[in-house]
Amino acid sequence: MNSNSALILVDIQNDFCPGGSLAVKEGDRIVPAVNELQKRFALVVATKDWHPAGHSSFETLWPPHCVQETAGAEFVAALDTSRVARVFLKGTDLEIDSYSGFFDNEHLRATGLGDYLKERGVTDVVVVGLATDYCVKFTALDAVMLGFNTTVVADACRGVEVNEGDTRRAFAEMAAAGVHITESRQLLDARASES
Ligand code: VGL
Ligand code: ZN
Repeated sequence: MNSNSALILVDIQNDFCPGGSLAVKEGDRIVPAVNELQKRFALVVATKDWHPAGHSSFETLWPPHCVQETAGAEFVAALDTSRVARVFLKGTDLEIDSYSGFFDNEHLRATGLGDYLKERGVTDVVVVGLATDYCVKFTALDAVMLGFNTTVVADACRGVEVNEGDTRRAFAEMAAAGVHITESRQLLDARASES
């Protein structure tokens, strides 16, 4: 890892944590590791799932979640947001969902995250957040596609597991695409020995 790396916090929002409308089991448990990791990065950015009321995904796949300007769409209170340089909103189109922090699911529109990172000379990205088997996975896969050296920190993510094994399969799929999978302890130790 080097100074050209950025940490991407994916959808660490109330609705994806216990008590939220699309709760990810133990979703809140990632926050201490995420806060610790943030201290080691000169650049931290975040995404928010940010749906208009009546979003098309609420009629098919998901219960209503992360509706714009609601408490469920806010970052988890325990998350340190003081280091977040910029927040990228996704899922704002009524008809097209967006799992990746970079593009909508049809790759029609970019959120601006890719250009933002490239303009700042970022070559390496580290991805953490919720949920491993949806937004973390698609963010990491798009990061690889955009040419970033991409790492996902396994213990700083949790999966929603619509089907049992989805999280495990997501890690396998990411690894096969060239994503490095690591643990926060390993990354913190590596970055401590560099500085
Ligand atoms: C997500 C399902 C629907 C996520 C967002 O952040 O992983 N999953 N919307
Ligand atoms: Zn969503």
